Amino acid sequence: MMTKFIFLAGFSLALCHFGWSSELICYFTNWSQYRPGVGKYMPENVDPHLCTHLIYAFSAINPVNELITSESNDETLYKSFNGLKEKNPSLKTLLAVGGWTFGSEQFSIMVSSPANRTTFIQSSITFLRKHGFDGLDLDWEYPGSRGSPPEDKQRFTLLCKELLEAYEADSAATGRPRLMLTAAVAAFKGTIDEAYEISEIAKYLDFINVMTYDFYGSFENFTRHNSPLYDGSGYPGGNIYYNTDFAMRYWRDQGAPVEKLRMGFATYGRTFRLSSLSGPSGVGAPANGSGSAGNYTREDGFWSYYEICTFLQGTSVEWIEDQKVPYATKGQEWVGFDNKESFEIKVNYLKKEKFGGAFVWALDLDDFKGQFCDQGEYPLIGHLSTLLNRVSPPDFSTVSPNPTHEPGKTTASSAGSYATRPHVLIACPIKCIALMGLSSILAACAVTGVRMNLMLSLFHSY
Ligand SMILES: *[C@@H]1O[C@H](CO)[C@@H](O)[C@H](O)[C@H]1NC(C)=O
Ligand SMILES: *[C@@H]1O[C@H](CO)[C@@H](O)[C@H](O)[C@H]1NC(C)=O
Ligand SMILES: *[C@@H]1O[C@H](CO)[C@@H](O)[C@H](O)[C@H]1NC(C)=O
Ligand SMILES: *[C@@H]1O[C@H](CO)[C@@H](O)[C@H](O)[C@H]1NC(C)=O
Ligand SMILES: CC(=O)N[C@H]1CO[C@H](CO)[C@@H](O)[C@@H]1O
Repeated sequence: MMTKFIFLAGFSLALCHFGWSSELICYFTNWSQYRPGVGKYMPENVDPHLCTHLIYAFSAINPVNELITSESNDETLYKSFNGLKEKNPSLKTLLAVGGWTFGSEQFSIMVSSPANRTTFIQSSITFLRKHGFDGLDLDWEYPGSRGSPPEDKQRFTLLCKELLEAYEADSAATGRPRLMLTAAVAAFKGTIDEAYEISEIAKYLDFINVMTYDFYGSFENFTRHNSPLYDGSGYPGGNIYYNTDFAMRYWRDQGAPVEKLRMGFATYGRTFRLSSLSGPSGVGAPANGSGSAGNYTREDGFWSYYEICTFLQGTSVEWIEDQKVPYATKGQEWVGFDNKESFEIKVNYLKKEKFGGAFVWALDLDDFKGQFCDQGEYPLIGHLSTLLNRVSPPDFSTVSPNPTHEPGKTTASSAGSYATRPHVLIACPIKCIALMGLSSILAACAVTGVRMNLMLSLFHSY
């Protein structure tokens, strides 16, 4: 009986693990340190248990093709950023290179010859090792566009291939874990077609962050949501390709394995100015320009989630039913954003489609200190972490007969290590399995969204 029970317990946990989207990758931005007052965001503000991977944005490439810092104090920030791993040893950190502002030019020069690529690749190994990063995130926006010639599509593939080979060689030579290689990629169909040999690059990348946001912005003549889950092409100004669902399926159908795809979540909204105070105010309403700049982010057409919380005082949250995302309007200002509800629907979608995890842009745009939204610290990213089932699994070393599984609160700390130790059960002494009790297994499975009926029917067949 005991053996059968252990088998069942193991099998149940394996089932739990099957639907488990544990990875949550969070971006840190080098410019959030310059925001005024409580908007200022430093590596010290990062909760080291919130995410499985942190990515520092951005580093740059110098005129002689080497990976370099982009801010004078980056090296100091790298130190505290990578120091977060002392508080959570299973946390991984990556350095992103490029970004929208950096553009395409220096990438094009760098990939243009084998020698130039080698210079970059070798410099990246030295640089990442020196500063204690676990990998590189390629944020070229984009191969084959914004001044980059069409042949950069193939050259980007070569870059990925040669980077991986060099990282493997470095690992073999030094005995250290291989550096990770990832990329943040376009979600617009046209740009994707110009930029990537999808099934090729997918072989070389550890994971692929599909930037499923910024589909629309205040340059449009109609209000639009920047990160809708589903098509809204029926509204004025819509495009059938500009939604998360299309982009994720397109990447998958062109040959990227689902487990490598990470879906993008935004902790910000994009604003518009309605053309008239008394006219339509829903999605697709005539608009002309952006709302006022945020007091902290100070960027046109863009508000952090915490700035949106302030805006929401005195108005109500509206819902775009077919696109599954909220918006709000006050006076002539209009903002489309994400909240806990839209994150929940998006995570359910991500799990149903079996995508391997989520990433979030960006840490500093959530209400990280809990000072604006009255929802605690990191309300959106914390909720995302919980939704992704990064719920504390039973702690096998100190297991008690009545383990508590409190989803929201303690989520991150042990979940982080669980993510990198999926086979923890094997190491578990028999008596601790017994202690866990079937009820806690069922509870753990219930929150991971595993089909209970399947498990119960298995149980009955015993
Ligand atoms: C390689 O890099 C150098 C230095 O940036 C640049 O001058 C050159 O145009 C690049 N491309 C080739 C094919 O050498
Ligand atoms: C918005 O309208 C103006 C004037 O009609 C037009 O020139 C512009 O291209 C439109 N913008 C978009 C994004 O459609
Ligand atoms: C949009 O706003 C600009 C500047 O405020 C103004 O010049 C222009 O006429 C407006 N266009 C429309 C279509 O309302
Ligand atoms: C910006 O600050 C002003 C003055 O404190 C305030 O009235 C306004 O609501 C703030 N705007 C936003 C978007 O937070
Ligand atoms: C303040 C700021 O934006 N710093 C840098 C962050 O990284 C980008 C991309 O490399 C640089 O262009 C910025 O100067």
